[in-house]
Amino acid sequence: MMSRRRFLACSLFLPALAWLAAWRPARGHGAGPALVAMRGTARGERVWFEPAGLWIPQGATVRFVNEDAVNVHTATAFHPDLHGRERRIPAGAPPWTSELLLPGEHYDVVLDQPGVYDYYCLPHAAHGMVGRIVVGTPEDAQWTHESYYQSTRTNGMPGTFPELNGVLATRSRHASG
Ligand SMILES: [Cu+2]
Repeated sequence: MMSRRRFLACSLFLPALAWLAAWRPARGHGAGPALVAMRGTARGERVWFEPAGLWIPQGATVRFVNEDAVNVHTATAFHPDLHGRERRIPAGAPPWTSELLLPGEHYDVVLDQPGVYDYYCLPHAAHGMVGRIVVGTPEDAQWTHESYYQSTRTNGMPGTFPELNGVLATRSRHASG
């Protein structure tokens, strides 16, 4: 006979499974946006973007989702128009930033120009919460090689970006679906 405790656990577990089943297809098959989670430890000692390095095809949408229950976060492009940072997105690409996202909230951005987009979290700049999105490949006609592509360190901020080649290497996962 099922114990009361086990029954309770199941009744919580099943809705979670149903939610996952509904959510998953949008993640892996190119039907929905590429996801970057904003995460943190329960007491907020550590915060990060996951994955820190993401490859997407030109014109794809990236969705930043705050999956951290105890912190607000932003996704903010490195650009002089946004808090005077160095430019670390392709020349001519418009700067972008989310609002402060509460737990569970999300922000979508469409990235049309091939190249490397480095971004950070405004409230956690001092904690090294940074990430990198690579759009397209160096074979694209509009791709330009900019000096910051080879650098994994920011000017005046802790945190390290993933290597460009490492992010490019993940794109086969998308091709295979
Ligand atoms: Cu943050």
